[in-house]
Amino acid sequence: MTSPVVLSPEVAEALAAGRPVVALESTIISHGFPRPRNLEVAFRFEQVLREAGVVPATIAVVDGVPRVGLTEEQLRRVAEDTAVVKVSSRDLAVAMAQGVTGATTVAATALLAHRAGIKVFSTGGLGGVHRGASETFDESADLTTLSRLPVTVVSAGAKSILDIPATLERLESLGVTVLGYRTRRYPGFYLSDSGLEIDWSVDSPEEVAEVMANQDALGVGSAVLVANPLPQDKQLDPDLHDRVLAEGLARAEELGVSGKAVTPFLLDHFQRATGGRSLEVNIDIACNNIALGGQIATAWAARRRP
Ligand code: PSU
Ligand code: MN
Repeated sequence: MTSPVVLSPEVAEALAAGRPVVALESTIISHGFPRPRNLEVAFRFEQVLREAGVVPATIAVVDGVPRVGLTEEQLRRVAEDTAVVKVSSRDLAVAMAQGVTGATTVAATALLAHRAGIKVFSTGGLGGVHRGASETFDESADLTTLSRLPVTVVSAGAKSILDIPATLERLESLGVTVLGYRTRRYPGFYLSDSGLEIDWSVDSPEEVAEVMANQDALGVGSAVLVANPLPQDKQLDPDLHDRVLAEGLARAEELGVSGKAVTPFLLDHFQRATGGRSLEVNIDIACNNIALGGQIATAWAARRRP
């Protein structure tokens, strides 16, 4: 059976030649950043990689076709079309059957990247266990999907709108490897430090590539998460963060926001309540992770060259 996943010529050639490629998600573009800024941001993400000699592979479902590597026009669709839906791994097959145009979450992007043969994927913040999940059961499919895909995901921790201790516990149960990049403190997305310790710190892209190779050699089968904190002078002010977060959570509860609307709602609340400050921080976070993803993909490609 041939794969239904369509690679752009640029991505296909780079993979065939063993050149570095980094996957990028599209939900962050359609549902994470406000229009029209999101399109500029989407181009900038790709630019960060190109400048480092790495091929970007932005992933989305366009008119029912799962695509790895988008044309400028396709990227524009994802950013500008308000009808674009948020597609997680469980939604992919339906989106294909119904010809839907959808932006892929971390879970769906990781799955399509893996099918395409891409090892490294960068995003802003991972989904995770939501606060109050012991009652709502709201845990992102990002976690369970990453437990069964041997890809490497660079993020600045899980979004601080989540229950971080519970998210780390779940990552442990699910067998997902967590590496701090030059730190043993788990980053807190908008904040450089979530206050929680992790077991492992790595110092270089080459070391991450070695861990990836060992995971594959052992057949571990689950993801490697590289937790890359934003430098402290670039983080959101912690007092502002805590205040806005408390407000946002209360508002979400008042309005009865649930399911896949929760994360976009809270990100949007942050953007408005911080006067756009959180948006700039979110862009810095993503660019920082994309740059590191590029270095890891480069180290990975170098290992595989004879
Ligand atoms: N990180 C961001 N902005 C985002 C997301 C992550 O900086 O918009 C998206 C990712 O696509 C992630 C999703 O997979 O939020 C998680 O949504 P949920 O909590 O509904 O699983
Ligand atoms: Mn959810």
